[in-house]
Amino acid sequence: MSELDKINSIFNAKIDNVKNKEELQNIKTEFFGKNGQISQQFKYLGSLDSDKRKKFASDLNKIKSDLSNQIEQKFFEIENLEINEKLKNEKVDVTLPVRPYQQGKIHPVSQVIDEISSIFSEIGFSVAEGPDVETEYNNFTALNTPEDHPARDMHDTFYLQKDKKLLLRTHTSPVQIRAMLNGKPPFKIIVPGRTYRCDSDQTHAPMFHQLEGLHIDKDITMGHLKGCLYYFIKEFFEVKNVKMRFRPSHFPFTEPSAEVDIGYRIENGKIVIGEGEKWLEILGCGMVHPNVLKNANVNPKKYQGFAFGMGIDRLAMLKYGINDLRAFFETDYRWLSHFGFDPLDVPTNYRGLSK
Ligand code: 2NL
Repeated sequence: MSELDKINSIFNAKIDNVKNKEELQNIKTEFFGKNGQISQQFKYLGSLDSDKRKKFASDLNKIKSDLSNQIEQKFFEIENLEINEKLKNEKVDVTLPVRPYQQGKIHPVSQVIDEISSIFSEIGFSVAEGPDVETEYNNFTALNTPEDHPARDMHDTFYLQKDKKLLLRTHTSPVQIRAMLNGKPPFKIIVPGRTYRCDSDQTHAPMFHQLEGLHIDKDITMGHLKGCLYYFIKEFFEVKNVKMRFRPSHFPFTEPSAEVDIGYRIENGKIVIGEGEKWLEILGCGMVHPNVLKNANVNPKKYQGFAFGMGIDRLAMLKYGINDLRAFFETDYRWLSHFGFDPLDVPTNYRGLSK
């Protein structure tokens, strides 16, 4: 057997047993490395006489290319095996049930605030916010509330320090007072937020949510107020037409003042908003009293406008068929997972993306 045949048979015996890239690299070094068996044959080639050299060179080159082809072939084989092995181990079983997970929900009150903000932002209102702890001036005095008004009573309002005249705001109006004192007309804002009153029964919680609106400019009339509220009610309850009436009322901070009722009826035990023989009071409003404008540094001879206020909790209950107010604030996860909203769902009235 010639030297080249020997090399060939050793190589064949070894390459068949190769199991991984590392072993393959060792064989490559053994045969093609600087002092490898093939390399040594090339050195030996140089020492041959020219008559023998030609034949040997041809045989050597043939075996060299044959062996390196085999190494390359083996390399792809091993790589294929490794990939298949990996795929087998990493296979995802899509039929497996998902692991239990908890998804947070948007509270109905937050949902309704988002919806209302979106509706009013369409007609040019921006959203303002302010602190829950207020001064007696911003909460009552600036709003033209008489010193002897029952709302100022300790039994109705949570005072923090009577002497320092600090209290928990009883409505969100003080935020509008702040806005007027800190800015220049025109004003066109809505103010959602927490409000507080010493009151607790089936339909009243000591903390509840209000949303008020204020539009002050030159030549603002009660016609604007009516148009604005009619648009809001239609959008909020998602109805094409709505029966609406203004009923005379009284608030210290508006003159004239009105309460707004909408028509409704009960059908198969469910409320239908917008039509019917019955009336439902949903908000209070009026033209801002000149005294309030004066107290807030706005000249009532040049500027006037309207304001309105509504209870968010009751509106949320109405729209989403929730009948117990107290459940709103009990932070019961089961209740929230039933009545809450998917955070990834765009609110019904949110037009920011689609328009
Ligand atoms: C209701 C009635 C109302 C206002 C709130 C207001 C605010 C300023 C000036 C004048 Cl700064 N008015 N707010 C006006 C009328 C009614 O709320 O039933 N709320 C639940």
